[in-house]
Amino acid sequence: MDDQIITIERHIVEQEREYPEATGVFSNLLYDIALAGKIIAREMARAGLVGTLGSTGEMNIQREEQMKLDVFANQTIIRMNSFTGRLAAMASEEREDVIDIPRGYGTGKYVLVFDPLDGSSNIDINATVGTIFGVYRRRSEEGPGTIADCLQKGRHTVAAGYIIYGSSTMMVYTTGKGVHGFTLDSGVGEFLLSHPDLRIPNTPRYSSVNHAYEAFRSEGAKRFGRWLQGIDEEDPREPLSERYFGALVADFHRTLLKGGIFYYPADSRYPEGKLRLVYEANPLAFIVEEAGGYASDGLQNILDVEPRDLHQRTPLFIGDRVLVEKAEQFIAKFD
Ligand code: P6P
Repeated sequence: MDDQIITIERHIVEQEREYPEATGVFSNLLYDIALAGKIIAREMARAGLVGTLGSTGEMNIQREEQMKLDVFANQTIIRMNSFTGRLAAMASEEREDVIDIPRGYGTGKYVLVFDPLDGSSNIDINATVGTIFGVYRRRSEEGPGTIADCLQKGRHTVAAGYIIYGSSTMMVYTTGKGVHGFTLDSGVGEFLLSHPDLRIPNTPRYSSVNHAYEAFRSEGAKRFGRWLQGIDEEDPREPLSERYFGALVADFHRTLLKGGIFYYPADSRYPEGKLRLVYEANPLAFIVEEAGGYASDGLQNILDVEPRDLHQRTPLFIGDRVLVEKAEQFIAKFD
């Protein structure tokens, strides 16, 4: 890569030039998300010092313990996008219903769906967490955005990305023209292009699954897990090394950069799967497909699933296409 310094803002503008009909609204929306990421990253960095670690003592709509940084991240993204006139509506993991644009402010032609802080149980141990987002064009003609605007197939995504708060803060996004990674230089407050044109490596490196719940899974999912570990006598293979962060964004980011598969199958605890379709699986599926990978619910491409509910859960197999298709084969054969 030449020694140019390319900020995310400049990269977004250069990407916009490839869309003649672009009006800049879409680019500005991506800036807004990047800025929200910088603000959340700053809060993450000082959380331990200003007491924003820990729980609010409340349960969120998912019946999960709500961490203070969950609330901060959610509020930050909502505030950054409520008054710009670029969105018709938003949907968040932390809010039961569609988030309307405040009265008196214009509505735009896009909708934003997001998980403000995924993996937040990792916060108190200073482990990696992240924000996941997806952008769609509204389907409704005008006025306040609707639930239908937010319940679109992942195939109709116009932009998807995530911000990962780890040893460094990175923003990875795609508008369908490659997947690009930017690392935050907190000294200047800029996301700088560090991983242009990301492609998932052809050679899988890691498998990522929580084996604690294997007994609760289907026969197909169990056999797939044993195949990955090289203990399927009918179809022996070299075992794939394992990594599991317990935060979807972190496990996905490693899968994207190093190759392999992350999967969270349905099981008897979560018959529809644990992870969320609209604001977790769909954005990451759009990214991985753009990077040469594939994402499935075990039966079909995640991007072709018709969402019926904002907080709908789904099984998720995501990463190397060969491995994900192998999971589909095991499930088709044994379930
Ligand atoms: P388990 C975090 O709570 C999360 O929603 C995802 O980020 C992560 O992949 C998954 O749950 C971890 O679930 O059952 O392994 O703790």
